[in-house]
Amino acid sequence: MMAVSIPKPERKLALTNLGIAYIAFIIGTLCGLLQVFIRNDALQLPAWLDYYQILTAHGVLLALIFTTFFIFGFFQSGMSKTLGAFGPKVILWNWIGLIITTAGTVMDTVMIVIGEASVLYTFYAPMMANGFFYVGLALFVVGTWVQSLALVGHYRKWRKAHKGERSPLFAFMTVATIVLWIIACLGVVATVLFQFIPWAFGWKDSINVELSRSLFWYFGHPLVYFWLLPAYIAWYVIVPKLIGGKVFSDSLARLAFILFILFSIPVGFHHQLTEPGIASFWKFLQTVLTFMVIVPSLMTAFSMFAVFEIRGRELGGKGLFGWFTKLPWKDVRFTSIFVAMLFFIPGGAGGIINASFQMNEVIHNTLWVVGHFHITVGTPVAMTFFGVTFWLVPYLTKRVFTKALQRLAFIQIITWSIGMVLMSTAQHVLGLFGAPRRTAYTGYQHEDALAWFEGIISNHVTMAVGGSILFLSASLLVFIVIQLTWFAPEADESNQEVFPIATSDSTETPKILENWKVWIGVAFVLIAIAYTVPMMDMIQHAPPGSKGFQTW
Ligand code: HAS
Ligand code: CU
Repeated sequence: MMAVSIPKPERKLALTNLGIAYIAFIIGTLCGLLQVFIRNDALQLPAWLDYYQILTAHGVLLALIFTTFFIFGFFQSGMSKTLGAFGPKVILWNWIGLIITTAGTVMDTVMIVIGEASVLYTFYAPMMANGFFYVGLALFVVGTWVQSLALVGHYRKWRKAHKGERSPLFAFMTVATIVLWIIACLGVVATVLFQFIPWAFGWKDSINVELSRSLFWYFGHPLVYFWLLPAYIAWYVIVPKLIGGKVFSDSLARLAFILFILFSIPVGFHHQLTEPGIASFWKFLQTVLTFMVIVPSLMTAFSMFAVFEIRGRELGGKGLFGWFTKLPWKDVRFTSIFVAMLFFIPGGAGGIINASFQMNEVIHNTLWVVGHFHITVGTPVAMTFFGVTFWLVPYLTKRVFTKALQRLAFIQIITWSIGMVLMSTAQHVLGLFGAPRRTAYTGYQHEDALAWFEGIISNHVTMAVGGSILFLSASLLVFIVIQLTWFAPEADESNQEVFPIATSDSTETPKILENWKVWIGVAFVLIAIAYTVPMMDMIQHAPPGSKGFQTW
């Protein structure tokens, strides 16, 4: 098969995004390593470094910077692959966006490093960082919007030239993710521009805390789907190709993404169930909507099982589970993503527990939540990105993912899995016993500690062992990425890596699914129902605003 390679301008663009992603990744995981040791009292930080500073760096570098840059690199490559080469304008605007995003990233990193912004990645008021931290955040978001709009422009041009046709599934899903991202960002942009910046620069002397948190979580929940949906794109569009199958159902896949646009935004209160200032009715309503947003994930699980079973049976798998053994387990590009999916079963189940109004009382603000997000964004999403990296980087650099590197990749995903099982299980269990999150306080394993904090699993040592294995795994991954970028043998026609895209039969797919105006409209109606009254309440009946505090 002749490999059609991606044009040079897109290659450079995507590789720059991926490069910044992996720089953030290695520094971010190092910060994670330091944290588990501090919580064990095994490490004293030098005076110029602080626990909360490292925790902020860890969250921002991994959850925001690694993910976002990776996602755009992936989108740019996939949009060029499925819709054709970018025109000069699309390239230019992508670069402008990338530069703005990077400027924001640099500004925020500097603020965190000089100790002016140890406010964690949720930057809750009334903790107050240096004003430039918020300016950096705003730039970061604006930069992603510019890259997003450049990609949407490319998509619109394609649609004009292909009147009446359904767009390729990859492109549809990219646009859906971008729509979700832009609507979600409105909340964070509003609070940063109108609340945090005037307050942090001293133009206003107080802030409405409850409103700022609510605007943050209006953004913060769909943010997790901004990480998840690109992983789902890989599950729906790339995994079937890797195993030699087809997309199970084009319309199911598109419907799932539309449901994410509708239901992922009006649910932010499930992060604020313990906060006063929001009437129970609105918390309840948003809890119900949260249960709606579980549906597209269940549809995804169903559809993945179907793809695996159909393909396994085609390959001769017999009986109830014979198909399972027929899947290409030796292909690390597939196995990595399969393991990622497995982690999402307990990850998603934990999410359902969190969202259950009463059970949230037990786990809120405990290490349980930290356990939860390490088996949602930290493995299902991150490991899918690793799996994509294994072919995307060599595809872009025209190098070979050699047998030796494939073996290393297996070691990498196995160690990541072991580290994550140990660390996240310990975090879940410790959380149930009441160990708090977001704190350097580590009195639990001392003389006066209760015995249950010294179990084999419910132990901060288990957490640290897991964390250390994870850091080794992260270093191995970065080693593989460096090899694939600069040192692996150059590919020729015969072994050039391809961008795997499964066939998806869209002839039966209802056209309405691609009518963006309708879905964006419905999304705003739901947002208005869920948020208008409680937010008006927060504004009209606000207690006196708060001054800023530097707690670190
Ligand atoms: Fe969450 C807190 C509820 C999903 C990330 N979440 C967090 C935080 C983060 C996060 C970062 O309701 C902490 C924020 C902070 O700093 O305070 N979460 C949910 C719910 C879901 C959910 C209902 N979360 C995610 C995803 C994340 C993520 C995805 C990142 C990517 N979460 C909460 C709540 C809180 C919360 C509360 C606040 C807690 C508190 O009090 O602070 C749902 O979307 C989950 C639905 C998923 C499923 C799983 C489907 C399974 C699939 C895999 C199939 C496997 C296959 C392979 C096919 C129902 C698709 C199997 C093959 C075999 C052969 C077995
Ligand atoms: Cu959420």
